[in-house]
Parts: sequence; C-alpha cells; structure tokens
Amino acid sequence: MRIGKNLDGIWDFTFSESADFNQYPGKEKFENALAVPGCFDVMAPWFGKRGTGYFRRLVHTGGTVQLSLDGLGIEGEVYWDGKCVGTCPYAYMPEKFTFDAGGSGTHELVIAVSNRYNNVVFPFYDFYAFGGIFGSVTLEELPKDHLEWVRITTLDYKTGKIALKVRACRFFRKEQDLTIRIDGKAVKIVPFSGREQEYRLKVPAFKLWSAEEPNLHQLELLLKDDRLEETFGIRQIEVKGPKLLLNGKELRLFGYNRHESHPEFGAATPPALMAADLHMLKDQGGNFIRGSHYPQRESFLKLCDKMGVLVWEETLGWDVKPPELFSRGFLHRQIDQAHKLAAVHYNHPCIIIRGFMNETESQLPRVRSIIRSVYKAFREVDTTRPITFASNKYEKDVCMDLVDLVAMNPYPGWYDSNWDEVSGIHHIAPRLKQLAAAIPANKPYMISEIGASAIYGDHDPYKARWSEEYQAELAREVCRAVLNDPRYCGLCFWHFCDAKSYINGGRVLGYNDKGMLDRYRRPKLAWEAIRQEIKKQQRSNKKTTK
Ligand code: ADA
Repeated sequence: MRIGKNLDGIWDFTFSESADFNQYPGKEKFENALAVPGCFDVMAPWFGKRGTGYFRRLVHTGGTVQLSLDGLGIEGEVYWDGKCVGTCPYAYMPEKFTFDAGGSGTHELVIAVSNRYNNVVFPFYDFYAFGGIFGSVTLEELPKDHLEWVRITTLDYKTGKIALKVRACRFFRKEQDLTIRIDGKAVKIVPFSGREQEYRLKVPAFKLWSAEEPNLHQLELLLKDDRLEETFGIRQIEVKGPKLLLNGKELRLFGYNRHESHPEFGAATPPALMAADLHMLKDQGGNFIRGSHYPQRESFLKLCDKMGVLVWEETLGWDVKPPELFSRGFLHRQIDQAHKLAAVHYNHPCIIIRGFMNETESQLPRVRSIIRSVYKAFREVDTTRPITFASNKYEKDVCMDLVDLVAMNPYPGWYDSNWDEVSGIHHIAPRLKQLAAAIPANKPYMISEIGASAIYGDHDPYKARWSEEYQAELAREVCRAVLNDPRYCGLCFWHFCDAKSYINGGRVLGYNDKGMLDRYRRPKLAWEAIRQEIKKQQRSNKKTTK
C-alpha cells in the first residue's frame, strides 16, 4: 500500500547570498525556521535579497518513495541524506522524484532554493521573481512495483465513455490483474502487462462536469500491492469553427488573469486565500481564470475542479525577445515545460486551455517554427484541449493560423493614448472592432488581457487616468463592447488583483496596479462596475432565451 505524508509545516532554514546553489550545505548551519510552503524574500531579514535559501527537515520513512514538490522558485535542488535526488529547473513547475530512501528510519531532506535570475526567469518579467517553496511538499512510500500515472480522457460526454492510459514503473512480463474502481465500486478487472496500457469503459451513473455543475468522479486502480487514486470530471472541450464548446454547448468565458502574489506570502499563497479569490470571482459572476503566467498549484486546480472555475494554464516564458528567443536552449526549455505541464495536470477537468509564451514576437515569420514546435509538444501528450498563446502583435501577428483559438492582449484606452490625452475611453469600442475584424473568422477569439492601472484609494472628479474612476469606466466600456458580442468566446481582464512587479521599472510602488482588487483583495470601483455589467448581460441573455 502507498503511505502518504504531507511534509508541510515548520522547517529549519538558512539563507546565503553567496553560497553556490548546486551544493549540499552540510548539516550544521540551519539557524532559522520558516514555513513550507513559504517565501523567504517577503520578510525580514531576507526581504528583497537574492541568493539561496536552504529548507531542511527530518522525515521518518524508508524504501521506495516519491517526493512531490508543487512548485518553487526560481530553481531548486533536492538533497536526501546529503545526496542530490532531483532538480527543479523551472519556477512554479510541479516535480516528482522517485528514489530509494534507504532503510526505515529518520532521514534528512534539504531543499535548496535559489531566487537568482536564470535563463527561465528574467529581471524584465512584469511580475516579481519570488524565492521560496510555493506549494506543498509530500512524500509517498510506494510498493516496489507501483503505478506511475493514469491519464483519464472523456471520449464521449453523452455516454460517459472514458479512456484510461495507465503506466507502471516497470515492464511486467507476466500478466497482472488490474482492478478499476469508480466511485468506490469495482467496474472492471483487466489484464495488465508491459509498461503502458489503455482501456476504455463507461462510467456507471455518470454526471457531467461543467462550470455550473462541477460533478467529479473518483477513480482507483489496484495493481498487486499498489493503489493509485485520481479525481476526474467527464467533460469535453471542443473548437467548432469560431465557437468554443463544452459538452456540446457554447462556452463564454469571463474572468481574470491572476498571479500567485500577496505582500506577505509572495507566490506561496495559502489555499484559504486561493479559495477566497475564487469565491470572489464566482460571486461577481465570473467563471474563468487565466493562470498568468506559469504553472498553477495543485490546491488551486483542485479548488477550480470543485468550484467549477475554468482555467487557462501556461508555461513560463514572458515576452522573451531575440537573441534569447532564437536560442536552442529557449526552445528546448519550452518544449520540456510543455511536456511536463501537459502530463502533470492532465486529469484536472477545470483546465480547458493550454497556453505558452505570453506575448512572443509573433509578428516575425521566424517565430512560426517555435510556435509550431511548442504546440506540437503539448499535443504529443494532450490531444483534448485547445492550445494557444496570448498575443500583443495584433494585426501584425503572423501565427494566428497555428493555434486553436486566437487570444489577444489589447490595451485600448491605456497604452494606446496620446501623451496628453485625459481620457482614452473613446478608443475602446472602435479599436476592439477593428482588431476583431483582423482575426481569422473560422477561429474562436478571446480577449486574454485588457485593463488599466488604478491606484487603490485614488479618486478623481474628472475620472483622470490612474484613478479608480477611470479604471471603472474603462472596465464598463470593455464589458459593453465584448460581453454581448458573439464574436468573442471570452473576456479576461488584466488583472484580478495588484501584484508585485519590478522594483524600479516604472511600476508605481513596485506593483502592477491594474488589479480590479488591490494587493490585499480590497475592491476598487471597477469591481462593482463589472459586476453590474455582468448582471445586465445575464438579464439580457435570459430575455433572449425566453
Ligand atoms: C502585458 C503582460 C502582462 C502585464 C501587462 C501590463 O500584456 O502580458 O503580464 O505586464 O501587459 O500590465 O502591461
């Protein structure tokens, strides 16, 4: 049997600005304590410092174990009894390491986390590069012959037919019985041999998963001494001409880009805060989050599965420019990230869009082959979800034909106004119309970012830029232009709440303050304005369907 241990809690900690990150720190020097998950550079004495944080704890275990890290940043190395057992090269990416933990007893686990910039996270990214362990650390004791993973795919939402792709840790020459249980009842016993097998079956008494009714099912697989458990939803996401369909019905997305960011927690936002964020979204009438701009935490995705929030999840690679963009290493890392991300979050019904490389140089013909390759990498693992990237090249974009859904990040009324223009609101409707006309008519199209800065608490009788009034007016105007127009399959504002960014890069107070909520989730005027617009739209939808 598997025995799972959640290792979150208070760990020993030490920090060094100078230490070489790729080396075991030795046992003696852990003079501090820190919570896991937790970021070190959001508090004294490490606030804003860059270097290596070492987290250490003892674990009682033995035999074959799998250690899961649900994201850290900027990069990490894992030491078990002083030996390196795994590396985490990509910020925010969940990683799993299976290894022999040695004899039953007490062992030392050290996770070294560097928050120095590397070739994945650059100082020009418009979000702060926090240092720490962002998600849970868990350990499972595994039987020697164990299952590695199962990928669950809905083949037909009308009949509840699913496919299970099952992978074991080793090649079984002799056939074994694999018992498939769903919602606590055995539905099939099938032969398992080799390393990977695929099965098809109908889920008895199935219920569909959707944003309105997020019904989930439980799968258990029993093979020899092992038992693997997964939660899944029966739902199909499809692209049909310019429409996005969920279980055959047209899907309209409304929501926000969201960073994992909070002044006190950094990127290690606790699940309670994630839940509160999602409840605010739903309460306003939203159904969608773009997880900008990196892999999401397991707890966040679990909440979205249960609460019926639809998610766009993407790889990290923000606005990367040549020569880095054209380096072989960059493409290699994007492909590797796409493979990992598509696999690790495969079973979450909430994820409906796969994304990569926010705002790349998609006006350049040379970028087409990069986009093709990353797209292909996602497809190799996941054939079920639409794949795209968010573009800011607008009419000049030469890559729109390569993705399943076109997503644009226009900022009319904000970045496009003249130096001395008091208000840019009048730009919004015409600009959005003009842009929509340039999108291939046979593809779904969404606004993946749009918004304006507003300093929380700043009010202005003339609705001047940077005031809450200006942002509210802009949001209202955008809702009116987009929500009722069937050309758009979605509207995703930039962004949910203010999030820490460059310290000296022109962001007021060091925050990207286009949040409709401030950094402590206090609503700006735009929040209520948007709620009213959504209500209006819902009322008019009801009238037209009557
Ligand atoms: C871009 C980018 C966001 C953010 C935004 C802004 O479109 O994708 O991460 O930087 O602009 O606030 O300017």
